[in-house]
Amino acid sequence: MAHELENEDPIKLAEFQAKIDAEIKIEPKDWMPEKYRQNLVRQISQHAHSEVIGMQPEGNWVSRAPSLRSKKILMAKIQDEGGHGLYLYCAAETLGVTRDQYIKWLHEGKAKYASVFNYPSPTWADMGAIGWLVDGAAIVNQVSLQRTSYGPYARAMVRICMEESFHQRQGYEIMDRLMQGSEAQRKMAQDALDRWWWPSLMMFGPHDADSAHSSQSMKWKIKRESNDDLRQQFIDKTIPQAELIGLKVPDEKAIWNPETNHYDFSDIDWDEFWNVIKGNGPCNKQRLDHHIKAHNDGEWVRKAAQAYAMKQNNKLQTA
Ligand code: FAQ
Repeated sequence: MAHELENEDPIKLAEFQAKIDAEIKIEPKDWMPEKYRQNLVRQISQHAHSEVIGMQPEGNWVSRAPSLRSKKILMAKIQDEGGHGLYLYCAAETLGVTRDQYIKWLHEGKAKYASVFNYPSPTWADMGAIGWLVDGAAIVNQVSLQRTSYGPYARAMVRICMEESFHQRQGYEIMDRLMQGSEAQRKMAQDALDRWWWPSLMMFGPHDADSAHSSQSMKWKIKRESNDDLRQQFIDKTIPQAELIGLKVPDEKAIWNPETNHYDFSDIDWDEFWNVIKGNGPCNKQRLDHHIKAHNDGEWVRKAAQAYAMKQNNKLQTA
């Protein structure tokens, strides 16, 4: 990375770093190193795509939610995730790339989204596990990103975090209710935890030593805490929540360690993680195909909205 910064003006670079060190937010019109801009384009777009693709595993259960109450809550939650995608695409657009381009990169497989959304959601308990674990992991990461150095990204995070905490409780409530139900319902909840636990830990990314972007991203305060530190925070928070309602995380080594003041945990299956990221997870193809189809089906809506906006604009100009 250092040699990639050689083309930048050293004085501007030093002033930029001083601003970051003084916790002054970088705004869209401020000078920024090209590598800073590119790194943000990559991370924010990946984040935005995750929110939108993340609607799919939950969308699977809207028509089969077990009560009107749970259906209404699930629909509101999924709609929130779409809204998060919108705030994040807007933040990403301030870096000089259009939303069409971001979507094109996604459809061409050039842009990533969170690996966790490439797993199936076959039971109602998966709605509990996604809210509790996936949103729970997202919150730990995003609370830290509220202090990210790029202004539009940090501000989007503040609102997103408020909504995600409601989502986490929605998921935990589903798990809690299932655990108070029949033997079959308790088994369904435990099975969902067993399937979503490891993919949720993978959401935080590779170990710090294997994280290509962390060192520069931390220096520029794009990331405020490391992948491993955030993962450990999530584990320490979540295991007591599981135990409180009678669930057990699928890891024999997940025991409180008084010496480290953290829970221990087993090695993560990184082969599985990289395999899913490369496009070979159980649902990668399904998720992307669905997004492409929905995008193409919606073309007439975008055209109609643009035509309406132009008409309104013309009216204003002739008035
Ligand atoms: N999945 O060098 P690092 C949500 C890639 S929102 C896929 O450590 P970095 C809401 C990484 O891109 C969840 N790819 O990368 C919701 C890089 O590849 P690249 C999304 C991953 O960026 C809930 C390579 O590996 N949240 O859940 C993953 O410094 C329920 C090397 O990794 C965010 O995106 C992964 N898990 O750190 C919605 C948060 N991990 O780009 C619906 C913002 C790593 O060079 C339902 N993002 N990679 O080709 C971040 O904080 C960071 O991007 C990390 C990764 C921490 C994810």
